[in-house]
Amino acid sequence: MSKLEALIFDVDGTLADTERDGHRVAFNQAFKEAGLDWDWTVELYGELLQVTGGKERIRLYVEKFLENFQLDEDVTEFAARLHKRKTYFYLELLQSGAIPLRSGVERLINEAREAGLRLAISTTTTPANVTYLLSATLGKESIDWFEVIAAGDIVPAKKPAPDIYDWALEQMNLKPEACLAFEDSLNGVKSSLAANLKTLITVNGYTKDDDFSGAALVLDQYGEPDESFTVLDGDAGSYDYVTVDMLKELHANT
Ligand code: XBP
Ligand code: MG
Repeated sequence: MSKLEALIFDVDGTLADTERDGHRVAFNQAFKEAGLDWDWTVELYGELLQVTGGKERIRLYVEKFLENFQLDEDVTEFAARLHKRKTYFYLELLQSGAIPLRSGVERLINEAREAGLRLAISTTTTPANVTYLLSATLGKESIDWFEVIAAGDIVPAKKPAPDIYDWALEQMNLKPEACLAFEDSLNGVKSSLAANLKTLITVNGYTKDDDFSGAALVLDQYGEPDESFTVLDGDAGSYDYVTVDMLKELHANT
């Protein structure tokens, strides 16, 4: 049985609840700036989250949700150009401090560092979105706390494919058995499980009804000493908020 050596975090929905009030808002700002009358409502965006990757999500919308939308250029180029502006608006949102970390995330990351656990990120989002979120919430130096920030187009296939986790493991020269993954969605857990990583889930508004079969534990949040989590599936033993000791037991016993 391998010892727990590293924690690999997803970003959107896991470190912070970024989708509804962050990415979705930035997409709509980019559509408005481009003169498009598109409005990704909270509900529609929930449907569009079936695909990971902002560029891929724009393409899904054009090809599957719009009736005869006339495009006089290649849809991939169109999506990439629109997505560039969306990222600009999203980075502005992050810099404004509009997106806080989820409950327990800062405490758990600090505890993991004190315990000498290695940290990494595996996400579908654009790399700048990660460094700006970390800088805005934990300070610029926090970027270096993560040995690897595996993000976006760095791999050919995005989640639910395992590529982004496999790439991070390779960069860290670690076997999946020595790690735990932290996710929030069906696409995310499919990706981490396909990379043979034991996975801890924290759900959010968009993912609470997803099928997390195969996850080691499903919670509503990591919690704090004065704010207990709710176990939605799995066994958290005697713990009521996520600590490094709990993670070590979860890693050993699942
Ligand atoms: C979530 C995603 C990303 C974001 C939008 O990634 O699928 O596409 O929704 O970010 P994860 P971009 O849960 O793996 O962090 O527009 O930069 O793709
Ligand atoms: Mg996610």
